[in-house]
Amino acid sequence: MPCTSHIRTAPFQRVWIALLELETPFTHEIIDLADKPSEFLRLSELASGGKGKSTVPLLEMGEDVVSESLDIVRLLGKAALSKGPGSQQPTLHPPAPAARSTYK
Ligand SMILES: N[C@@H](CCC(=O)N[C@@H](CS)C(=O)NCC(=O)O)C(=O)O
Repeated sequence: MPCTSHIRTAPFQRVWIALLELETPFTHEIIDLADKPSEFLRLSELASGGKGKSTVPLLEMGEDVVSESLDIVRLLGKAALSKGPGSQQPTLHPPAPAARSTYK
């Protein structure tokens, strides 16, 4: 089914959609981008490898702290795949390895 939109999707919405599609339990914290909390700045520093970048979305998942919405979606997709074939876990990627190799 074609889905067309003229409204640009915000980066956090990309992550939000992936979390919902994967049925991943999560908590959501809204921050003030004009007055970023120190804990957010600390995590952003970790996520950006010290590059001083502090944008949302930012995901904490276990030991991983990731910013950049596409990187977050990739991580969520891989985490879902790692639950293994045959699990009832929804995935973002085709289940067959050959199809996955060309999937973006
Ligand atoms: N390429 C990034 C863009 C993230 C981004 O620009 N987020 C904006 C909000 S939509 C932000 O955090 N702006 C605050 C800032 O740059 O200080 C991604 O896809 O995650």
